[in-house]
Amino acid sequence: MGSRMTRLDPVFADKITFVKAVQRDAVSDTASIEALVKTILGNVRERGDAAVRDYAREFDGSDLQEFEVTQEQRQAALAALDPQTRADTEFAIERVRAFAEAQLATILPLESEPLPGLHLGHRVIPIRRIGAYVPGGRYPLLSAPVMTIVPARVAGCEEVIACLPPTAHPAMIAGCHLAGADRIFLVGGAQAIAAMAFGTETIPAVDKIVGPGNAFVNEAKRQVFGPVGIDQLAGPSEIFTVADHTGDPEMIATDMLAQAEHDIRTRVGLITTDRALAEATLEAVERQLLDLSTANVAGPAWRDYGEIAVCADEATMIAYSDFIAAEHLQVHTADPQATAARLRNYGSLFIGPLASVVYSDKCCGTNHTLPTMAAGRYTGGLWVGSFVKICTHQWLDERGVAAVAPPAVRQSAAEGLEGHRRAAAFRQR
Ligand code: HSO
Ligand code: ZN
Repeated sequence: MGSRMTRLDPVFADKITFVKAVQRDAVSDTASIEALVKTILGNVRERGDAAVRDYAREFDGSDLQEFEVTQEQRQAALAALDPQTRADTEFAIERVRAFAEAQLATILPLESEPLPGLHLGHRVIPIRRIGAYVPGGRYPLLSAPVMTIVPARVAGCEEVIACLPPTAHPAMIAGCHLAGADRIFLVGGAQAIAAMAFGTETIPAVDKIVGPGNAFVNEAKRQVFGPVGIDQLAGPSEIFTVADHTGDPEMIATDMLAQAEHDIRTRVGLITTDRALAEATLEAVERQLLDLSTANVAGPAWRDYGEIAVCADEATMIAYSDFIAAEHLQVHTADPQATAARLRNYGSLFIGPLASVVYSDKCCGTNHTLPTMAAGRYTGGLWVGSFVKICTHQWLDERGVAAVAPPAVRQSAAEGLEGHRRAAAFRQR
């Protein structure tokens, strides 16, 4: 997965001082995970459901013979969900759906005629079959299936299936159901990714697999990528805040700990131009940890992957933030809109102190499946556009041929591609 440690560009070196630096590099035993996942993929590909059953027994202690969740099981999971939780999940689904619909409306087909008789265009085509991996995880995150399944439905994908570990909380089945999964399978880990990539007797092969998971799920997605699409390789959650003297240390500390409780490898940080804010935030985090019920996770995350950087000026603050490209980036400055406009690399931006990351995690409508480990340098997060293909087409009349055939003929000849030259010339009169 590579290093998540901040390798400080020499450009920053004399302009940043750390009030608290990252203590530890994220190390994972990638070689052994890679080999084990390769074996799992090979077995599921060859033996299908039988291999999935074997791995479910070995890794999840599950004796399930049938993986597919029945309509009765869906209804039972729904009935077990308390009414307020159901209503809140439905609120989240509505918000995510509405924003995905608004975004889809911006993805437009195109027809153009750049030269007389030469017509170029593209269509927006939904991917046919989507597989959403829904992690079991430390906590049952009901918003997880919402974020992967709802945008796929909005995009118009024909079939959306969901896989979740048999050990997942039953409420997660209700979450997949409410979000609109056509079929739900109780299969987890690398075997789930293998099943969705290759297909088994019961699980259909999909065209694209989305959704976060553990190191095995990530590695499996990496290995099946090619004939099947993937969204991204999700690492532990990250939250950074860029702030000036207007930042509130108690609020920033609270926001950092909110994400730190996800995982002991969550990366949390403050990048500020104000040393007093840096010191006050350091103190606030330590104090807030004292009575946080999830401090057993948030504490180690803060200790190992927490950082507070004091920058000499605003330009350095912005450059360092762009260098990190945090999954969640909060902007707490005197003019947050102006600062936001200058930032380039992030998964999602939280402009001003009222925009909590948790609102997006849960229910405001933006997607919480976001790039981590600096992937924000080249991509945004999951969105309705992740579920469609933009595919080009062209058509020509004689005038178009007259314009493009001669250069195509000459280029082919120059390259020694005689077959190409003939095809290009065939249409010339
Ligand atoms: N922060 C997580 C999403 C989440 N948190 C859901 C709570 N519920 C992913 O970035
Ligand atoms: Zn979260």
